[in-house]
Amino acid sequence: MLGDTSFAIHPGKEKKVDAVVYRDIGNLVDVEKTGAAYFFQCVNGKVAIQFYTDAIIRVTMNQKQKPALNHSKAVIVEPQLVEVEEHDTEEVLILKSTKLELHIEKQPCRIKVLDPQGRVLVSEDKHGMAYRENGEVIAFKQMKENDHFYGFGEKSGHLNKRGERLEMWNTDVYAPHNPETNALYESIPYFMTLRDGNAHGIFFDNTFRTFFDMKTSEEYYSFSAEGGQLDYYVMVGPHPKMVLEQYTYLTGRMPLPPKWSLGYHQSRYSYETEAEVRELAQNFIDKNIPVDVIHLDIHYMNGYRVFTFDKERFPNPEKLIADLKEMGIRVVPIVDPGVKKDSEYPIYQEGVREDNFCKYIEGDIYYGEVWPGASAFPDFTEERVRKWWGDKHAFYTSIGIEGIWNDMNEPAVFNETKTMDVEVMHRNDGNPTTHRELHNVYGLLMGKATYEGMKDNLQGKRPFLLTRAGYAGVQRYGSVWTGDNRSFWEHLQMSLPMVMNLGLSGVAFTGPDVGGFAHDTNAELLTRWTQVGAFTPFFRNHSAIGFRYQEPWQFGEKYEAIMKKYIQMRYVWMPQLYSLFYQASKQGLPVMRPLLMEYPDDVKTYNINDQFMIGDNVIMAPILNPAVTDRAVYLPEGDWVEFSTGASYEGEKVHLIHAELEDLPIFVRKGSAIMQGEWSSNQDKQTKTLTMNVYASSNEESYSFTFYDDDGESFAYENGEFLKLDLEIQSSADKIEINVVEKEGSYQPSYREIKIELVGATNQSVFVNGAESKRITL
Ligand code: MIG
Repeated sequence: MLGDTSFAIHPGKEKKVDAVVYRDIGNLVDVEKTGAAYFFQCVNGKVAIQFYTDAIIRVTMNQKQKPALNHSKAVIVEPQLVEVEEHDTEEVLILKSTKLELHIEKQPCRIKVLDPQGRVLVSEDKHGMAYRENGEVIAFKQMKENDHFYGFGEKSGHLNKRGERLEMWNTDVYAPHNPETNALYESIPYFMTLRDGNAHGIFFDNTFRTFFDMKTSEEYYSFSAEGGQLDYYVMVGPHPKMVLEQYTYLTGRMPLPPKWSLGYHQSRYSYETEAEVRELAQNFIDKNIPVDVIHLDIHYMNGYRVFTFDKERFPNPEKLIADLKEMGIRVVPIVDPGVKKDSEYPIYQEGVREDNFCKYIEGDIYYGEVWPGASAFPDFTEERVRKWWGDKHAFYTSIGIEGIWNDMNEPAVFNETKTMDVEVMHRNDGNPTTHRELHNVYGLLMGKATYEGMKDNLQGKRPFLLTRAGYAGVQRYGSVWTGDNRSFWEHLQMSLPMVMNLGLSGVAFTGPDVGGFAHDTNAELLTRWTQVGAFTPFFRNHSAIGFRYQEPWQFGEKYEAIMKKYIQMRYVWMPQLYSLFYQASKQGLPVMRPLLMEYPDDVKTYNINDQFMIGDNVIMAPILNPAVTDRAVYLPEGDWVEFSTGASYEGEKVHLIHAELEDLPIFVRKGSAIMQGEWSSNQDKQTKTLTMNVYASSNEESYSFTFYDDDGESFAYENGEFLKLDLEIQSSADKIEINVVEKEGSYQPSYREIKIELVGATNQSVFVNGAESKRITL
C-alpha cells in the first residue's frame, strides 16, 4: 500500500488543514439556581455548575438545551450538599467552597478554578467552551510552562503526555503498539495535571470519540468530543493522591480481589486440550513453581460458541477444574461478546427470542464477523440484557469456575472500521442511543454484566474478571491487561508507563502480557519481564498462536531457576501486595505507582518511565534492555537499602546499580517496613508465617502503614471478618518502637504472630507497644 511507503510524505501531499471555526459560548446573560445546581444562560448555549463535594466541581455545557445531568455511565455518586459562598458583580460571579473557588467571568463566559490560596488551577482566557455545527464540543484551557500531564488510561508512549494529542475510541490494535499508537482498548477520558508540586484532575465524562490535545499550542490545551455535552469535573487535589481519591470517589474503586487472582497466571492462545492443560499444571507442581490460574483461550469452545465446551478437546471440564483446584490452580475461560449466528445454538436462539441483541433502528439485528463467523452482539446497555448475560454464567460457576476473561469487547469486529456499525441503535434502558455515542462504554457494560452475574452465581465467593475494553469506572468490575503487545524489549519498557498511567487513572489492577503476546520471545527478555511481572498488579504470562511457547521452563534450567525465584517472590510479597490492594479498594490508590505520586515536590521524578514504586516505600528499577547488567537509578529523598544486598544508598542522587540476569534492583526506604510471608505449598498458598522486615533507620523518623488480611475469597470481610492493623514505626539511634495504633476486625489468620526482623547492620533494641519484644502477637 502506498500509504505505508515514503509516498505518504511525497511533497505536495501534505494534509491541508481547513481553519476550524468554533462557536464560542459567548456572554453570560442570566444565572438561575435550581436546587444545588447553577444554570447559566449564555448567548450561544447553556451551562450548569454543580459542586459534587467541596473539592470537586462539575461543569456541563449544552449548546442546544438545558444540560442533562443524570446520564453518566461512570459516575456513581450524587452531588453532596456543599456550602457555597456567592459573590456576584457585573463582571464576575464567584462561588466558593472551603476547598476551591470558581470565578465565572461574564463577558464572555469564562471559568477559572482556584485553590483556597488563590492559585489558579484551571482557567480559560481567549478561548473557553465552544462547539461546531457538526456537534463537536470543545474546552480550551490555559497551559502553563510547568504543566505535566498524566493518566489518560491506557496509552502507549511515555508517562508525561505533554506534547501529545490523544484519542479515545476503544480499538482492537493487533498491529505493534508504538509510541504513536493512539486509541487502544480502553477509553478513560481523565487526566491529572502536575504543576510545581500541586496536582489537579479533569474528568471529561463524554462517551463519544474524544480527543485531548496538549500538542497544538504551548499556550493552551483542549479536550473535545465528536458529540454530546461538554461535561467535565475538576478535582482540586492538591496532592496527586488526593486527586485520585477524588476521581475514584466519583467513578468508584476496585472491589477487594480474590487473593488467588493476585498470584501467577499462565496463559496461551491456546492450551488446546484437557490433556495439555493437565500436563501444564503438573509441570508447575513438579517444578515447584507456584501458579494460581490457567487461562483457557478460544479453543476450549465448540466452534467459538460462548457458554460451550468442545467435547472432543475438553471431554470433562468439571473434572478437570476440580482436579486442578486440588492442585491449587483455578481455570479462567475467555468469553467474547459475539454470539454465533446459528439457529441451532441455544444462546443465539434465546437472544433472538428475547430480543437481546444490538439492532438497527429499523429492527434488524446487527451481525459482525468475529471468531465464530457472523455473530450477534448482546445489547449490554440494557439492564434486562445484562441480567440475562450475567445469569448465563451459571454455565461456568456450576462447574467450579470463579473467574472470567472478557476479550474483544471494544467490541472488535473483523471489518474496515474494526467495530460495530456506529448507526446501531442501543436500547439503553429506554433512552435509545447510537453506537457512535455508546461505543466506548460497550466493554464497561459487558464487564458490569459479567461481574455482577458471576457474583450472584458464586454465592458469597469473590469473582475475578479480566477485561480488555473499558471506560472510566472499569475498576469497579475488572482488572485490565494491556492487550496484544509483542515480545520486544521496547514493549517491556513501554509497559511501565502504561501500567503507571492506568494506575493514575483509577485502574489499579493491571498488567501486560508477560513475555509479550505476539512475536517469539527469548530467554533473556522473558526472564527480565518475569522480574517486572512479579511486581505488576496483574501478573500473567500469555503468548499467541504460532509463536514460541513461553512457560517459565521453555528456555532451559538456568532461566527457569531465575523465573521460579521471582514467581515465588510474588508469593513472599503477597501480604504486602494484598495490603496495597486493600488500599486500592478503599482509596483508589494504585499498587504500582510512578515516583511522582510519592514525591510530587521533586521535579526529577516527573518523567521517570523506567522505575516504579510498590506502595509508598519500595522502588523497583528493573533492567529493560538486552545484555545490560548496570543501570542508573534515581533515588528520591531519604536513605534507601537495596533489598538483595542490604547496601545503603543516599537519596536525591543517581546511582549506578549492578544487576546480573538473576537480579532485580529493589530499594526500600529506611525507616519503613515491608511484610513478607512464607506460604505453605503450591497446593495451598495461604501465608503460613509472617514477618515484618523493618529497614531500621538511626535517624529520628516515623512511618505508618496499614496491614490488612482476610480469608482472601469470601465477602465475610463485609461483616468484620478481617484483620486490620494500623502500624507505626519510630526509628531513632538506639531503639525502634513499633506501635499497633489500631487493631480492627475479627479474622483469625493461621499465623498467630508477626515476627519482627531488623534489616541492615543495626543494633537498636526493638519495642512493641512499649515493651521490648520482637513479635506482635495477634
Ligand atoms: O484477536 O482469543 O488480546 O489475548 O489470546 C485475537 C485470542 C483475539 C485477542 C486477545 C488475546 C487473545 C486472542 N484475542
